[in-house]
Amino acid sequence: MIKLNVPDMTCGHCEAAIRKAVKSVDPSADVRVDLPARTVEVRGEAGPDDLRAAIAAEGYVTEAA
Ligand SMILES: [Cu+2]
Repeated sequence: MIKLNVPDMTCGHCEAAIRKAVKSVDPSADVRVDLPARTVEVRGEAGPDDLRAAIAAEGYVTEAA
């Protein structure tokens, strides 16, 4: 499981963009978003660098959680 902090994830639109980014890397990933905590947990095949790059392409900075 990979857990990332996404400090700028503040609303449902952000959540949707981040889910889409993760799915673009790993369509079968299990994505759990905690909006109040601004964290994303991903269970799947993709590595953290690929996930963080895809999320960055949507405009969100990530930090290892
Ligand atoms: Cu938002």
